[in-house]
Amino acid sequence: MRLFVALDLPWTLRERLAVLASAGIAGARWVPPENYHLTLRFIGETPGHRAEEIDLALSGLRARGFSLTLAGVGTFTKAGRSTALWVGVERNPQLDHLQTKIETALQRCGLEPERRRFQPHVTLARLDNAPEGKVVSFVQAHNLFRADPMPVEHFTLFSSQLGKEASVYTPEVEYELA
Ligand code: 3AM
Repeated sequence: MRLFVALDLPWTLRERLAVLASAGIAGARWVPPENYHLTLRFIGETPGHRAEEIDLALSGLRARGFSLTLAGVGTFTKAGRSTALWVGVERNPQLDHLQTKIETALQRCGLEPERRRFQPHVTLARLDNAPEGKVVSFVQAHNLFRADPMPVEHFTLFSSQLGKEASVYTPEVEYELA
């Protein structure tokens, strides 16, 4: 199983993001709204027994619910080219705290530490050679995007099946926050 831990998003919010994603950018592979999520930890290919340990570790995690606000748009770049277009998250110590707890729990299960800094985001599109001018205009046009705060009452262990068009993400377990 290919696993990751993420927050899912309420449908009202997905619908708002989908409006952003109606822009025409050549080379953009827009994420379908049912796939929008905020990744807390990518785990990757996992044998069944390890998945059980992960589930156990995540079940034992205690953290409080909170609210978060999606705001702003930005890109990830590689070698000077934009590779992904995303919506950002307003600074949120409770989200950082939850992510740290998940990271600690997973390392206790024997996973290698995640080396990359946590940059909370919701990916709207992956970009294949998209014209940079279009990408810059998109970011400028939507930089003031700000959604209503959303309640975070659980986090989710997802499995992911890579597809030709879009991946299929299945929520496997939801972990309630207090
Ligand atoms: O949350 P986003 O959409 O930015 O790109 C994958 C997706 O990110 C990322 O994990 C999220 C859920 O699939 N991902 C895929 N392979 C990865 C890897 N090898 C990865 N993240 C880190 N390492």
